[in-house]
Amino acid sequence: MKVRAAVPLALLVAALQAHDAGPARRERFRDPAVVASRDGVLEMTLTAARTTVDVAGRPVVAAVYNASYVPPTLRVQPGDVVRLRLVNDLDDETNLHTHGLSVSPLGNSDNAFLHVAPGGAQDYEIRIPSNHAPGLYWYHPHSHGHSDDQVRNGMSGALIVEGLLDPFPELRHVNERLLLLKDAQIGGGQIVHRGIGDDAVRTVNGMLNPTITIRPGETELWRIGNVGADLYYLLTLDGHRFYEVARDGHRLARLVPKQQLLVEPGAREEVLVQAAGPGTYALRTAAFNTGPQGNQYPGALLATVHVAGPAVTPIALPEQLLPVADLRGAVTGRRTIVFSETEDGDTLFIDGRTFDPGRTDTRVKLGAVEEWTIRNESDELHDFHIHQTRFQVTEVDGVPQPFVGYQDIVNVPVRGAVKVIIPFTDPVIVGRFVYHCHLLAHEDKGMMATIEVTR
Ligand SMILES: [Cu+2]
Repeated sequence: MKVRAAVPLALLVAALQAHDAGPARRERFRDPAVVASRDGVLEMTLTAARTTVDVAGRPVVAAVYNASYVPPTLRVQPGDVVRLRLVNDLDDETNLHTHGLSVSPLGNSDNAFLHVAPGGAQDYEIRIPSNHAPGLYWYHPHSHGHSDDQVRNGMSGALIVEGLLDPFPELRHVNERLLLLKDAQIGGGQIVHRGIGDDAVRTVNGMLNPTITIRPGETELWRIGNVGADLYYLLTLDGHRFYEVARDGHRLARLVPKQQLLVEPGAREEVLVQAAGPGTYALRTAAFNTGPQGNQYPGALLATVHVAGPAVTPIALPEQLLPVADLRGAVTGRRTIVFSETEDGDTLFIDGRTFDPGRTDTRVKLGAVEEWTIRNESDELHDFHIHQTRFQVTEVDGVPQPFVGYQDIVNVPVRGAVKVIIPFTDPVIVGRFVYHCHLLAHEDKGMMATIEVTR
């Protein structure tokens, strides 16, 4: 950058500081730290506390787990037991949710109704079924009224159930990367809360525009998770297509080529990327508008992909993966749920009611396979998420959707509707849990409801 002599340097420095501008140095892409299970058990302590961490290459005071803006990735095998001790050194209550896992919602398992008071601790024990779907999941607090604040601060990390590519000999050994997308609003050296998307610094594994180096023709598995609180990501990689393998931890029936990936708050995309010829390519997220009652925010350069070195003969990508059961013939019942909000956007509802943990809104018998119509009667986007299970999207605004697999997050268009089929068939999910909008600001303002699955 050329500095004109007429602009005093001190003024420039002040202006840069006012914007908490990013560092000039370029970081090399790094995966987050990993804690893997051993002999069927993963044991660790997650301590939530406010401390100084590195965000986008500069010190920022934030409420985080284990003194890291991007806490360890938990890697487990189907059939493992995860024992997590959550220590709450924050001034607010918190708890822990393992997003996307089909595990028990009872007791000290994945129970979003637990409260861990400031100064308190909670031992969680989460048993991952031996037939659990392999893929990318994540953990974050789910304490109503605090979820948005705590995830905005950085309290979210990845959980990977191993085995996604195991059935495919040609893909088993591809290099893999984890790209956790988080957005930080920084002011005065700490995380601050502005309107959704306003002046957000968008990071990959806490880094600002890191460099990914890959050889020409080389194939990699990118596990991309939107583990921020409220922002949508619409991803493109210049000169490349994404080959979608799994969505929200659920492997698709076939590889789906995509020019862009919509990664809603809470969603995950696992994709193969096959490097083009030597050159430099940008991984970007596009500007986004969530509707007249919602938010608008600019796009950003997320990472720079540097294709260099000796070329590799590209492996042939399979078209088919493994069959996935289409639930359209299995529906046992139907219901409609409605997302709405007040004109000022300060109170948000499911079926006209705000969240009440003591009220059971929906009752389902184990074995049911339900078609839910989710209607959005507001002027901004919401994204529907249900705990403990997953669903098949069959219709968006009346348009039938091709069947490729399952997901646990779906975008619900403004004044529109989606139809999903949700299996309540796995006995492990018996109990009470929640469904909600995964823009966590909306969830905290009421857009959450309870469901009980009984035998
Ligand atoms: Cu919402």
